[in-house]
Amino acid sequence: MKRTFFAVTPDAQTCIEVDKWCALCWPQLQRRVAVQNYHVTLAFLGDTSDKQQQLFEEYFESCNIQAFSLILNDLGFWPDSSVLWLAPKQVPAGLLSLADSCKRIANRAGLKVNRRSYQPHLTLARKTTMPPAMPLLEPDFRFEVDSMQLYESIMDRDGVRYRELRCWRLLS
Ligand code: 2AM
Repeated sequence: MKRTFFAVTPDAQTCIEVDKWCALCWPQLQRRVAVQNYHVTLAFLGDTSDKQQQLFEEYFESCNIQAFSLILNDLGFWPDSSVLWLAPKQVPAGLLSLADSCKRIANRAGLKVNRRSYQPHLTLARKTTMPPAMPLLEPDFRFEVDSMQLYESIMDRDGVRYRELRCWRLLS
């Protein structure tokens, strides 16, 4: 069994820009997410078998989802989980339909996806002790979503890391 999730990932240049912006705005911010771990979850799947992973292959064949642009221009903090995040002010229809397809595919493979309403976000820091001050520069990061990934979440002594298991191209 692997602990997996579907996600979209900003391109490397955007990840670096977000990371630099974050360091510039809050040099003291604790427990920042590593730049190589930046992603926007589409559906968290939890324990997934190899058989279920094989089923995703078949199911994705029938998903014809068009590439779209995503703009991360909203910043927020969830006090319950102490998560600092970036999100789109306007969630593009493409992202919602992708998340919906992931949920359907997971369900067809017998996996239960969290029923809570979908709140797309990119986590910048976890378990921070307090919300940081307003940033000097408003976030405004735009990138093209032309693929989606299946990741394995691995905990080791250095913390969490995400291993790409599969990448599917969206229609251009
Ligand atoms: P987070 O960034 O808000 O913590 C991998 O763990 C990804 O799946 C993270 O982006 C995490 O969201 C998200 N996720 C959603 N539901 C989860 C759950 N029940 N357990 C762990 N991660 C979850």
